[in-house]
Amino acid sequence: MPAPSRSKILTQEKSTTITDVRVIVSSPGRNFVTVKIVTESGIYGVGDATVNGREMAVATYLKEHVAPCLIGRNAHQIEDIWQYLYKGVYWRKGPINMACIAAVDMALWDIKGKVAGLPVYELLGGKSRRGVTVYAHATGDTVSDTLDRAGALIDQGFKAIRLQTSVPGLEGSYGVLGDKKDYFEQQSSRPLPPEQPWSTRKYMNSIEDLFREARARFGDDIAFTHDVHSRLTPIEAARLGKILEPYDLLFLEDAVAAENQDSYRIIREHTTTPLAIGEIYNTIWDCKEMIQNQWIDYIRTAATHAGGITGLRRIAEFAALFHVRIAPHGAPDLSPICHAAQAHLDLWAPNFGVQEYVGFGTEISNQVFSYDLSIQDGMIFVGDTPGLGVDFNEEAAADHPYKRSYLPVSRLEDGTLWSW
Ligand code: EZ4
Ligand code: CO
Repeated sequence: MPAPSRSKILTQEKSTTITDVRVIVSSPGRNFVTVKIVTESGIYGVGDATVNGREMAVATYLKEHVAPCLIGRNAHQIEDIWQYLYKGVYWRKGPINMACIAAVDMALWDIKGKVAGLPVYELLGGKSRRGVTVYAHATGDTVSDTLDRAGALIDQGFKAIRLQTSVPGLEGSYGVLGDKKDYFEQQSSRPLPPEQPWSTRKYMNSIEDLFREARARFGDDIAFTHDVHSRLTPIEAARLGKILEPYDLLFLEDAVAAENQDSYRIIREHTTTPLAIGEIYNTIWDCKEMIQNQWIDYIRTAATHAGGITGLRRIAEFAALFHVRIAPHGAPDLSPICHAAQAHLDLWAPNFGVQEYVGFGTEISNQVFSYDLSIQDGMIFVGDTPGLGVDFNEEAAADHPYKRSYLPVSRLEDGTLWSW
């Protein structure tokens, strides 16, 4: 197709023809898969393709099947390249495929911003708010440990906090880290999936104490969330929603695994506790029914896992029609590139709700990734560096080679495998 004259000028000045697609797996504290797309002019963009526990599958897919198809294409054609990788693969959707599309998409938005001299939020439509309100995590082995950590976060200015406490009698139950630094995957000590016990009865009997005491201690002005991590059945989740109604949660996250989206109708019919889901979803198709039926309140898809900025923007626009707000996943197994991509999107999205925040990176990952993001008074502020404002230091990354690492699995007390 003949190019309009303006893009001819841009092409001559700063050729955006893709000349190299680099895929780097590194472990600066934990594993990340990073894509770097280089154009003829030397301008490059970076993207995050990390799929926790399956990093090498993503890296191989990118190197063997995606990179060769991108060489020679125009990096400006973000939508066409997205469609080319989505429809063109024939085998649509899926976590590996969508993470690869996501990383390419982020890198292309980064390039477009750098060429235009504008931060990506300007390309999306500009700022809709001053900053991005986040919720931080407070976890502990006892209710009082968790609430001490929540108190420290409130003192730092956080207005929304996710509360998780160990279930008495279930050692290492989900979401409880305390001071452990390596998140859930005990990389060096146990390279195979750790196993953790689960009992719905013990959980249901103890969870109300956490929120009763949180409200008693901190009053009604702080927003609280809780992540069930898909451990319940729909009717159990409905009961939990009712138990927690007096404590006015901002939302209850992943109450039920919902390959069957109808499960959320059952919960919705019984409780006014707001519901959030989506961190493992890959596309809008995974949550279409729950959104259009208004069974959920927040959609938590991540840029890395649901097709990048382009994928997330589509989900946000659709969700807005049904009063569903976005609350993107913000765990440390997303790289700072994803956190930046989401911050730009959150700043623009008219139906932004809240952003999960567990820090942008660690001391070690900061040796490899840089980003133009800051946190103050419980909000992320995005700088005006063109593109995503992130960078990836390949030389520094080479000092941190990949280490096999897995998320835990859960078993009921009789040994039955359960959702972790
Ligand atoms: O367990 O990202 O809301 N956050 C979460 C995360 C997920 C991990 C899985 O890799 O549920 O902590
Ligand atoms: Co979660």
